[in-house]
Amino acid sequence: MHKENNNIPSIKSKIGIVIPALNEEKSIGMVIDKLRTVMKDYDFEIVVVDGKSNDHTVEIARQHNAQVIIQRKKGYGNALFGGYLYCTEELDCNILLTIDADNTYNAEDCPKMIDRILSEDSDYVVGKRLVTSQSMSTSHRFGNKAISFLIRNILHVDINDTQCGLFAFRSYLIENIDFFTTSGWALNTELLTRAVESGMNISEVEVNYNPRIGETKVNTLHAGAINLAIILRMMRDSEPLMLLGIVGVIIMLIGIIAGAFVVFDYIETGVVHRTNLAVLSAMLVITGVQIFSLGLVADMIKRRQQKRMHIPHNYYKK
Ligand SMILES: Nc1nc2c(ncn2[C@@H]2O[C@H](COP(=O)(O)OP(=O)(O)O)[C@@H](O)[C@H]2O)c(=O)[nH]1
Ligand SMILES: [Mg+2]
Repeated sequence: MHKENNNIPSIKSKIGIVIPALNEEKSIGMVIDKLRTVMKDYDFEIVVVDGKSNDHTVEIARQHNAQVIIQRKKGYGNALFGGYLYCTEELDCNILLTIDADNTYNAEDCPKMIDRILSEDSDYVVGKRLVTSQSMSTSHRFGNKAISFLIRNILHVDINDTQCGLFAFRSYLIENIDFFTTSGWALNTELLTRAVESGMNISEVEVNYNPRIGETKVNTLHAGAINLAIILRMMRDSEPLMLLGIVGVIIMLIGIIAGAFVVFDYIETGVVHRTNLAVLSAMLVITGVQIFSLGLVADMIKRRQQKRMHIPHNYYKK
């Protein structure tokens, strides 16, 4: 049961709404205005992070009274991180919400995400997009599902749509992070990973997803490849025994099968005919055992780190 819109504690909560925008002049004004209307009962700042647009995105955002910062480097992830730093360091925000500038998300869905955090139900809230065939292509939908499936199972987190661009979290998550390893599309994945690692309560709320206004900036294949690389790294970091264990056992089995030929031959004839195969078999078994052992050690290190990472950040003044 999630509490919504009640039990809001008196703790000061200032919300930084971060909107990454790259050439979104057709929609940015509308997105800002809608947010201002639905968020009128909250203390919030709207920060548009511009990726050096060559249309009128910046002027329109300023006309609609949003704060505008220009990102130094390239990429969606870089834009978000810049926006989060600005909101926490300059504007004193302690809750951060991210939403696209292209009007795909409904501003009306934002308060229910924020209320989840204010009511102390969650520290990190991700949207679960109600997608239609008009709002997302079949290939994009399939890719999203596959990536979310992998991430859900590796992180053991009950989130169905890990790539949703509408999400909110308590800002201490990024205050403890000096840098991100991703600057592009996989930042959502990395943020979620860090949220899990730092013991945040994570939940999802259903959100609407409309066809976007203007051109998409995402290259599905590129974004998918970056996400897969991140997922492999996550497996190495969070499930080393599974990744290295499986690889080690497979190599060991191949070595044992190769060795069996040599042994049976020896039993039958009393002579080792295939010395090459015998050497190869021994090498494969040794390599397999080593990789498996590496997995065991990595698993031990991971468990020790997890114990140390219990940061006492979950405080509320009630
Ligand atoms: N500042 C900045 N914003 C970006 C960049 N790339 C994409 N965006 C914005 O990030 C949001 C998500 O991009 P979008 O093209 O809608 O991707 P999609 O929602 O996955 O189709 C939009 O508001 C874009 O304008 C970038 O490099 N810098
Ligand atoms: Mg979009």
